[in-house]
Amino acid sequence: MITISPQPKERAILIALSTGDYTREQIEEHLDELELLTDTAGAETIFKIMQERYRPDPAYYIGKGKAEEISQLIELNNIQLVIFDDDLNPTQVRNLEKLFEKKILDRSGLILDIFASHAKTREAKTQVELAQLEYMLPRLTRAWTHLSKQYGGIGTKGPGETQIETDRRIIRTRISKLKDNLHKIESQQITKSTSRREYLTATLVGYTNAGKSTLLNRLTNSDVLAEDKLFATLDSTTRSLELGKGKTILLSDTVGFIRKLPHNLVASFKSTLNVVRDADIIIHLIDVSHEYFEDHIRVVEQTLDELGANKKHQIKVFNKVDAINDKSRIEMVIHNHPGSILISAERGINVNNLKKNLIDVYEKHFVEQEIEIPNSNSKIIAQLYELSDVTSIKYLDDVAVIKFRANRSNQNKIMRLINGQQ
Ligand SMILES: Nc1nc2c(ncn2[C@@H]2O[C@H](COP(=O)(O)OP(=O)(O)OP(=O)(O)O)[C@@H](O)[C@H]2O)c(=O)[nH]1
Ligand SMILES: [Mg+2]
Repeated sequence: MITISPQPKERAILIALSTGDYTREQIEEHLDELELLTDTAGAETIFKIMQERYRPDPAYYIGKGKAEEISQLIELNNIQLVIFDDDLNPTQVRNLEKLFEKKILDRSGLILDIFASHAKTREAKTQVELAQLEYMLPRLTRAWTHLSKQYGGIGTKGPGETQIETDRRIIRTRISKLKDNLHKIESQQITKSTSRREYLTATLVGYTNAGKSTLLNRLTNSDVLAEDKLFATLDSTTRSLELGKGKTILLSDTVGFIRKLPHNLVASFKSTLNVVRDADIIIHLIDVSHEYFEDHIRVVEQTLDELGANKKHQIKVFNKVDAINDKSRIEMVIHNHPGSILISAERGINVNNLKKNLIDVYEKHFVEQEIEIPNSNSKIIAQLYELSDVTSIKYLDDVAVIKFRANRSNQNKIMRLINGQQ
């Protein structure tokens, strides 16, 4: 009998620099998050190292002495991968590769790797490949390509193997082809989203693993993949959410955010993130059971800023209340974030309150109006039902007095219909 043993995981050392911008505890937390990312990418963290330095070393990022120390650790512990929490420049990568003779990755490279292995739709795959190539282009040094070819595993997925021998010119051609494809995908989506303008739209945003997909499933009885994994979702899914009495909004779930999300990744995911830009309401979901949830809020706010979506109507929803034992944390949230809602998407706790809140926003957004229509004009009355939320209808002798609620564009449409036909 032949037993197939699983491929052993690559063994990694994680390194972060403390330059005084963050406290030691915060950097430890960044390293913990990097460990989670490493695990998601399929490697095992053996050591986490933090060095205090006034600023990064231009040649090695960490100090030369520290680098030599790490070199020994690598040798003694059979390490295959060295991952840095910040982005390195091409010179630093080259020097470190020469010294360690191992594969060097930074946080951006690692995130891109995870995105590459999770991408399922044609759109997500195109977006990730574009981001990877743009990331790779300035790093396409001889040492880098040589080493990437030699070692398998993480850090070499996606376009790595196939494009590695090609020169920059070919990569640039590929980049512009991918951009073209994305433009096409985007224009298809614009057509789709114009028809969606008839509805009020809400998009779930939040740090990765906050529970966005779980909440979408809970609210709309869907079965979008939700799991305890970073970046489980890489595309956007839209479902209709019935709020009762004919009130329907379109709710979307999309890719999660994380600190130091590579800029070219955000840019490449433009078409996926259009659901954020186009939304009437942003539902910002926060995992309140996470120790550093306030940091997560800041990261999400910054990313919304970057996307130009920071001025939208935002509802802060604190998720995973079921996982908090410390009551004072809940009190602190209520105090620091007035108007926010605490829920458990998984257990369904307080989700109705969120729905009530959405109904309120819906009612504010959709203006109520009263009109009179001749009783004989049943066609217009039928169209009114289609385009709006009819709240009351009274039949008098010749006319029907109708109160309805609609968004502005549908209201204009209705008025045009009435004026055209009366
Ligand atoms: N305890 C607890 N866990 C939850 C709750 N909501 C979601 N989770 C868990 O959190 C994990 C992440 O949930 P997802 O819904 O995949 O999170 P997401 O925000 O869509 O994550 P990405 O798509 O990876 O960015 C899963 O293991 C869920 O079961 C909750 O209310 N309480
Ligand atoms: Mg998700």
